Amino acid sequence: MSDQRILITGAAGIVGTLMRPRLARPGRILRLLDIAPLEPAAPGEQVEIVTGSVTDAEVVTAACQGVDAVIHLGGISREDSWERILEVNIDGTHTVLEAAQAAGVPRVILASSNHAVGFRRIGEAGPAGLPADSSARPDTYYGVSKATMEALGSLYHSRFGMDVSCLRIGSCFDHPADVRQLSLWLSPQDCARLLETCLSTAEPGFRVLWGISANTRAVVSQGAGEQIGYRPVDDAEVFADRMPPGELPGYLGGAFCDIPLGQHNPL
Ligand code: 15L
Repeated sequence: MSDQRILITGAAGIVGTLMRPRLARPGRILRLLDIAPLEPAAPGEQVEIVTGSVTDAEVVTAACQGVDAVIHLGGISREDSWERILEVNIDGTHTVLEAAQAAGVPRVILASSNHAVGFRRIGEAGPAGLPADSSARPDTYYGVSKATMEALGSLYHSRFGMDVSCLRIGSCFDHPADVRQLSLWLSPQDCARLLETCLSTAEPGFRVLWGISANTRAVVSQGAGEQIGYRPVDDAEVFADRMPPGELPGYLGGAFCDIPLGQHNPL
């Protein structure tokens, strides 16, 4: 049997860097694409490095050849000007999906975000938590790009039968940094678990899932993830006594709901 090959866009970013060692498996080659420099392959590591942008159709088309699945993490990860969000996040996602379908890639995982529904009120869906497929209520242009990403994923599933999973990622960092993230944290290990679940689901399907750990203070419903076998293990609560003082915001998107639209923001 030939090796499984997975293309990861945005592989030099925060989530990409966390996933590189965690998705490595015997019999699997990770093809890592980023505009930013990537560490060369360590001895024994099965990786292929591609330097380029998700906005460059030629680069992305070549990178999709011979690939079994694409994990699309590439793009701007916070608020920015409409022009930049449009080019990198919206057009970039279209470029990736188009290249994947032209190359016959059967499966794509898209890194969406809680900011696609950032203007949903925490608690609005009752104790069961906000369902993963709640309709879009973006909090920024960045959030609009994530809602659009999900719509594009749906289109490519319906038109071409691709298996598409959209992950509404909460806060994927080594550890939570504030009270809001005690609810929305996705541990790196659980992120890898979620990706592995999506990589092995029966195809073809289209699904929107929360990317959240098994947090005691969760405010979203894990139902859709559970249905396909996602079993998060980590709980942000173990970090609770180290959090700076603060309260849960009214809206899921937290501070993103208040920052000026279209301004590059360090959040
Ligand atoms: C995101 O979508 C961002 O990419 C990340 O930097 C965090 O801000 C995260 O959401 C969050 O909401 O905590």
